[in-house]
Amino acid sequence: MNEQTIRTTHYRACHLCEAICGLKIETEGVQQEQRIISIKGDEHDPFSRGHICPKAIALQDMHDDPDRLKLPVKKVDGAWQQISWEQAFDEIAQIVAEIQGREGNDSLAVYAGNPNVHNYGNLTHGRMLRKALGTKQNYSATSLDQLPHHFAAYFLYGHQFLIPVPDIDRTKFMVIMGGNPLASNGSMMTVPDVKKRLKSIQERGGKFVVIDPRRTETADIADSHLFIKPGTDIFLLLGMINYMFNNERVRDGHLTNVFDGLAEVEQSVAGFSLAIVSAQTGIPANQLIDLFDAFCAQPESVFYGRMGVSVQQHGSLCQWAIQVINLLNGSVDVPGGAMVPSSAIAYVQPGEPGSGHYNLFQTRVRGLPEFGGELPVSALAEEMLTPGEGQLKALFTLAGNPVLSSPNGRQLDQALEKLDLMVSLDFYINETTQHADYILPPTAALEHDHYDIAFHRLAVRDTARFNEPVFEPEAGTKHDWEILNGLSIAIAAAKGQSLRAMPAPDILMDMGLQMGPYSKKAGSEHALNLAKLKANPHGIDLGPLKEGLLKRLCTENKRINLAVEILLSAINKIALDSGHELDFPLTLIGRRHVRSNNSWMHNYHRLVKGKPRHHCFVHSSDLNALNLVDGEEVILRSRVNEIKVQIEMSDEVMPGVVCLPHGWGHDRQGIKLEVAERHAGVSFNDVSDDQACDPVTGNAILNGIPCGLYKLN
Ligand SMILES: Nc1nc2c(c(=O)[nH]1)N[C@H]1C(S)=C(S)[C@@H](COP(=O)(O)OP(=O)(O)OC[C@H]3O[C@@H](n4cnc5c(=O)[nH]c(N)nc54)[C@H](O)[C@@H]3O)O[C@H]1N2
Ligand SMILES: Nc1nc2c(c(=O)[nH]1)N[C@H]1C(S)=C(S)[C@@H](COP(=O)(O)OP(=O)(O)OC[C@H]3O[C@@H](n4cnc5c(=O)[nH]c(N)nc54)[C@H](O)[C@@H]3O)O[C@H]1N2
Ligand code: SF4
Ligand SMILES: [Mo]
Repeated sequence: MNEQTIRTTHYRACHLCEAICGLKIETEGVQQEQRIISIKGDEHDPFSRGHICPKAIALQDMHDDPDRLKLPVKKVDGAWQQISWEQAFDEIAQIVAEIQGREGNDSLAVYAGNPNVHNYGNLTHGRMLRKALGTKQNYSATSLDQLPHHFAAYFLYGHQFLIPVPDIDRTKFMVIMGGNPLASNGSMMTVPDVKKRLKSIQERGGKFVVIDPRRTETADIADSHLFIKPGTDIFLLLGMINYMFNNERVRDGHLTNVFDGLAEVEQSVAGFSLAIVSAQTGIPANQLIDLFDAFCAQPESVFYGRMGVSVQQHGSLCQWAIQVINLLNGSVDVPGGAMVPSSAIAYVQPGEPGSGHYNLFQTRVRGLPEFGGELPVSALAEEMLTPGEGQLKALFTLAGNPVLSSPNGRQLDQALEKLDLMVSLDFYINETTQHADYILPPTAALEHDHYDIAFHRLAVRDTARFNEPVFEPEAGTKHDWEILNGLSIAIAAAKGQSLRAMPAPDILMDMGLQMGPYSKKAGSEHALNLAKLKANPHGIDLGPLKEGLLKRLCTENKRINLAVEILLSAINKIALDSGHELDFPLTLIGRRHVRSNNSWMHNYHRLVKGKPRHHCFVHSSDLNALNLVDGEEVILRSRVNEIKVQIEMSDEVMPGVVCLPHGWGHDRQGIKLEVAERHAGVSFNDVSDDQACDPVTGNAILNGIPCGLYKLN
């Protein structure tokens, strides 16, 4: 057998979405000549059990993508020049020191995008850069996403990461509100093979219900689906709490005697009668009662809400109300209900730093609150564009594409052009990074090792898995964590400080494992450490979710105060929906597809081939009323902007609702994404509104946007 025909089997996690499926990757050849022959699901992975989706196959496209950068580039007179790492680090450090020296540390912001949580070296080493920069201006995709979950967990359980997830493998009744796991493969609930897991609920005699303005792929296999008017979920949730109080459905459970504030909550929801809920949501009262009764029939029920209820007007209230419903039904910390995973790397210790805080400082222009040290992304552009003391002059983006992913992206697009310095850690010249002065590209996924720090913490079963890289990194390239180390040390030095390099992430992870709940030290039979995980590349099963929230509660008095003051006062401000402005009679919601991932996987031909997936769904009755035809190109207009969309008649959506995926809109000058440009689509966030956000947290509103459709002139 010569070197070309040497075949190797690699076991490796897919890090592209939260489902963390195990993969079996076959390669041929050795070292730099190695190439992928096949990517399949790993049947021996105890968690994902062989599940895989089409995105994993595109890891091959990512690896081979000719547009992917491998070495640093600098923009000189509008053109990109390759430079050395040393030059990049030195120059950036000098400019940062100069800007921060002149304008203060807070004149520079950091935006961290979604792939940071999927790449453990970014999680461990991101803090190096924050330390070197010393800015309070930290932004991330969290405030386009799951911020309300952290907010609710912080106020109820005392820690932003103490988040119960559905015990989907044992539940008897599950409500999925504003989530479409059949497309997204689950979120804030790491659940590989979700379709089979949902079907198993039905096979063991249980049921699951979907509440969504669109009859989604998940709704299609549910026991029932309730259409709900976008943005009205809070009525259903508060109405359900009211119903539980009024109809003796509040169950005594093992947590009941640590509850505080029951009476205040009861009083706050008293006005949410079935009649009001039904009128606001569009769901008939008898269907609401059936839902509430079926849920409350047993403690092994779980209410779960995701993007459709997190990233909308009342996101924080919704996520709090969902916790309250689970708590009042006695479902929290109970098998079959909602339970907090026990990840192998110790985390969530009472009193530990990072447990969370709220509103300690605010954004300069609009006064939006920080949460856990981060400010809402909806404010990022105005902080750059509004002159005055404290105006942002520089930005670092780490694995993020906020021009496509944050509200009013066109405004941000313009704001980025005006910065004195922009640096991006990213391997693409895309809609955001094209504005950078320096792009520092990391190695691709299969070139570095991997442990899923973030998603084992949200997983519906306790497992642990470490994987070696599939490919050796190309000569001269760096991993994200190495870039973060080098850049941070250079910046600190330029500012006259000294910073020591952090050890490689696998070393940190090994330490974490050896202090965790499955370590020898903790007396666990699993005696986990890095060596043990290396010897078990399919992953190690650590059993179903475990009870024990009482011991893990991080609130100071070890109790759960349901009556979160700021939220109760927000309830008083909920306005009844009195219809939209005349110009914007329709409501825009988002959509995900299993062959697409946020904004950055449209350059992979294995994913974008076939029929376009970025059309705008419109109900037939709206098409008729507006005198439009299926397939027509029309203007979609909102308060901030207008875009041209191609409409697709679809009775999956409710009348009055239009539906468009985000992350598209790649036909811009300056980007270098050959395949994506040919499948451009339009960007949803050109019409979402940066000025409208969740009043409690400042989280973005990316679902339920008032809009209108107009004929092209
Ligand atoms: N309208 C609307 N907008 C949305 C949403 C929605 O539902 N509707 N969803 C929101 C949500 S939930 C999220 S999480 C955000 C995502 O928003 P972002 O995180 O801002 O955007 P992504 O599309 O994930 O872009 C990721 C970037 O990271 C780069 N990248 C990928 N892997 C790596 C890596 O390993 N290292 C480095 N350094 N770079 C990498 C990619 O090239 C890409 O530029 O979008 C939000 N925006
Ligand atoms: N294939 C794929 N998988 C992904 C991603 C991806 O882009 N593509 N992104 C990943 C990321 S970053 C995240 S955060 C997760 C998100 O995971 P999910 O939340 O499961 O994904 P979405 O498809 O955004 O689901 C939101 C659902 O809410 C509905 N909805 C919209 N407005 C409302 C409303 O007002 N009320 C109710 N009840 N429902 C509403 C929408 O119709 C949609 O079905 O997915 C992750 N997985
Ligand atoms: S569902 Fe698909 S993208 Fe997500 S981890 Fe599994 S294979 Fe990867
Ligand atoms: Mo997300």
